[in-house]
Amino acid sequence: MSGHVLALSGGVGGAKLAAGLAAVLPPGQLTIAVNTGDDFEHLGLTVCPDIDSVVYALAGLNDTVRGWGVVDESWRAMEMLGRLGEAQWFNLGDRDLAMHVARSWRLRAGESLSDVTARLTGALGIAHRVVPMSDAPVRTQVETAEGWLDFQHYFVREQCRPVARAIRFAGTPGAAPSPGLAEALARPDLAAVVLCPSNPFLSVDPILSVDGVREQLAALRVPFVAVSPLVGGKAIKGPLAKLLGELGRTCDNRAIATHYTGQVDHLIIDESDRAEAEGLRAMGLCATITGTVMCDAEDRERLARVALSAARYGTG
Ligand code: FO1
Repeated sequence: MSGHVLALSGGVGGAKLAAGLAAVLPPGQLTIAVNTGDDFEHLGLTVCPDIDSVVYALAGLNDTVRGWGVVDESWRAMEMLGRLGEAQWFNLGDRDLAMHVARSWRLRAGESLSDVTARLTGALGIAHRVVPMSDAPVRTQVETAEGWLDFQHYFVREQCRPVARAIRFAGTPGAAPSPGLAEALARPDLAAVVLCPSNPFLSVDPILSVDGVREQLAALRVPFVAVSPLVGGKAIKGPLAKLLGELGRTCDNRAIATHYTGQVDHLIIDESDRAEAEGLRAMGLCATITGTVMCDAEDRERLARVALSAARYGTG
């Protein structure tokens, strides 16, 4: 089978599977639509952490140890910014800074985020389509005892310490899908949707909140496969387990499946969560059990093939 695959991705974990999909699918058969709810303006620059995680992963430039930013990074600009008395809580590496400068001046000159992303991916030799979920600014915010915090203030500055009461996506409704996402959703040859292992509340919900996207996805008659971000009942990285508790959910795949009711029809879970498969099947979902931890390119490609085969998509 062939046809087009739409992948929805957040940052770190999502970017790894996105890179795996790009390794097994030709450029014309894959669109990767990326969360931009984490984006923010910092020191006059527009920072798009999830787009950059996907771009760096596809370009082979990602720092796999830190999980974000560019490999072989240096921090001279940050040191100088510190001497100049500027904010130090959000670390911009020298190479990463170039990305933000290139993006920011072009956005300010009137290019859309889609155009800028296409330009930057092309410049880095990425042939696959990486598109923002929307060209309109959408900003994830977390409600805490101190009020609503912008996402990076909650995530990086406060290290996810405040208890989360609610999450909202400022700018929605009112944010249209980017041209690339709209085109992928409308393709007559769309054969599968793959939800990368990203945080459902912080990384995937913003994409689903873009005008019409949740409804269009629910109306599609193609397999919709999600890779669970949980491994052994825990998130590999990030605040998902803490958030699930604070939002009154259990920290298991049942909570993930419940969250995606009406959207996803197949959940891929880690071997360590094997015992949960029967419960998921009782909820009417297909469940595939496999190793979902991606340590290297081989793991990423293998998991991409498992996801595509769960979507009944042959890769030969
Ligand atoms: N995460 C951190 O924990 N500390 C940082 O200083 C930091 C800087 C940073 C710079 C650029 C970038 O693209 C991402 C960066 N991240 C940092 C990661 C990022 O904020 C989050 O991991 C994502 O938003 C969550 O997907």
